[in-house]
Amino acid sequence: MIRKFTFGNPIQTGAVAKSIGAADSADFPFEHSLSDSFSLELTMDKTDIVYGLGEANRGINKRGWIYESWCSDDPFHTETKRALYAAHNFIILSGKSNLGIFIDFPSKIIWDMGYTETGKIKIVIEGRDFDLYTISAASPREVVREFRGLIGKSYTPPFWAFGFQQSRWSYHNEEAVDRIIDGYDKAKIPLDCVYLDIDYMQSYKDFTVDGDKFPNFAEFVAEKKARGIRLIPIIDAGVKVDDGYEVFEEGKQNGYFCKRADGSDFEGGVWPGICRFPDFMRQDVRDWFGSKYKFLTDMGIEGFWNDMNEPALFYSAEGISRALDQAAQLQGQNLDLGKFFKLKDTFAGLSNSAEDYASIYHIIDGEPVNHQRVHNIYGSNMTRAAGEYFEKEFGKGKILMFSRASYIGAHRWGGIWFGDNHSWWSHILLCLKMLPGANMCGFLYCGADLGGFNENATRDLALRFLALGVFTPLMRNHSALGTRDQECFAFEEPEDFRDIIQVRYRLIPYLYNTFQTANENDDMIFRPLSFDYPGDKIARECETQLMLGEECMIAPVYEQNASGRTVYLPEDMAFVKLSGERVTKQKLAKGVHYVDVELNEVPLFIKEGKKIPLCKPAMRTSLLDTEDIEYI
Ligand code: MIG
Repeated sequence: MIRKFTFGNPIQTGAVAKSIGAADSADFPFEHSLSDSFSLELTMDKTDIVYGLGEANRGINKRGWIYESWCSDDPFHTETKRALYAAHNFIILSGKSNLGIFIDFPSKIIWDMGYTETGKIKIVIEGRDFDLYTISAASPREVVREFRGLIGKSYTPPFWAFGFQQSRWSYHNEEAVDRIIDGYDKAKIPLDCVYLDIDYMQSYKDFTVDGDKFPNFAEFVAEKKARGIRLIPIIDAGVKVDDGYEVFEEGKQNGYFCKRADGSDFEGGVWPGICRFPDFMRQDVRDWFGSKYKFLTDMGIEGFWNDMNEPALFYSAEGISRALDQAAQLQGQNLDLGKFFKLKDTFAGLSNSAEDYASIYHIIDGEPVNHQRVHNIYGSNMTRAAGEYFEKEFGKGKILMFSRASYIGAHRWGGIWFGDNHSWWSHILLCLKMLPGANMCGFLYCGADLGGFNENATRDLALRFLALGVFTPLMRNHSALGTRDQECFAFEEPEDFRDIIQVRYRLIPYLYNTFQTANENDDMIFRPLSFDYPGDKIARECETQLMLGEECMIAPVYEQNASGRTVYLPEDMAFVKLSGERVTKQKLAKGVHYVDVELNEVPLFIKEGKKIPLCKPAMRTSLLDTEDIEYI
């Protein structure tokens, strides 16, 4: 049962697709208090689990830590972090009863999940205007179904977006892109997409292509498509301030950019240097910005990734001058430690600063609204701008698009990726743990940078990470500027990588179908084991395995130098190892087992009485014969 409680006069976020009447606030079931912010408290039983918060840090069970909903450009996903790129304000408190809570509020929320007081969830909503929904149902999975019914169906990408994708910051020019495709083809490793990071543009200007690097872009795109490869360019939120640059001029002349308090356009520094930021909160601005993608779709582009849309702000001129003033005042002084650290923090704090965010204004329903009040829906509205345009122009499901920042609601317009992780073993598990959370909030098309974004990947890490990525709808290898080559063919014995990627292509009919079925049924592709085996203590506490669809369980190897892993089977299952075209099967009884998994093998566990289809591998999704199926 869903109940909605409305407090004050909420800003419409677009999260909810089905409007329901508000309940009497006298029936509000939680202890609460109201000042400038609204605080509420829930009591947890000792064995209760807290699920949710979508793409968020730490465990599947969110208990015992404090999280913040505040879309953050933070490339260090260490255990200490409270906020990452997304604000997915949905949790389920699950134990004797199952209670979902969705707080539809576009500014900061603090979720203290037993961090301050072990048995208490304390939620602080930094404002007085919001909708809060409660959902009670017989199981957490039912809570999710009801919630998903409320927020509407998820974005579905084109079929080819289930193929393997290769990215890097950056493949600078035609030769670099060709080298990647040739490398994959030569190593006979399947591939469907190659990504273009910021360097394909002229001076990082959105909706431009650098003619020195790509002299005939449309022809190049067509040529790649004839080889079965799609190019996927990046689009950043900030628009470069540059006289004569069409996107800038149009935005400026029509007043489409975010404002300062005095009504002038806000400016902040990102990759292109000083930028202005489209006010995605407005429908006319969304229509305008969305239609700009035409520049690239006209040249044959069918997929995009939207970046830096928290929005990320490296600096503002105002912030720099405040910092320089502070430094100037200290000039010549013998700094004590207090002054030194303050100075250091000032410079370190230039990026994504609260002062800068507080100086931005949007126009909502004709009125100026401070950015801080709507921060968490900025990126989502960029996704919506693009998504609405693509749907209008090409119909549903034709264009691949996913975003870095997101809020619930954006799941109807695009997918997400989990941002700048590291080539760390712990980030294999972090990806696994985010998957059910993202699914709960409607984000079905999602995945992490496989192999890890920051730092250098080792060969074994790349293989193990990819073996998890075989199952994630977005299967993309991506790596940062300055890191060692991370393409599958760049490592010794690329055959092992071929074995892993081929398994993905063999599983595409199954994975695609599982995706569609989950979407139709408002269900999850990936579930914590505790959803399916609530009475089973080991399953309830399992944070390293997931249920996949109705048929399977996945359990990736996530430690270096391990020849396999310990796995828990909550019931009898077939242990299947997939490697290239090879399939080995072994029956395993309910209980704990150590299973051996080679670096070129993908482990999969299939429930008794279930079967899954496998097709033959192919070099491209377009070459898959999805009729020629065998079953395991
Ligand atoms: O400040 O475009 O998360 O995937 O490669 C870094 C360069 C900007 C951040 C994205 C990452 C991308 C990178 N971008």
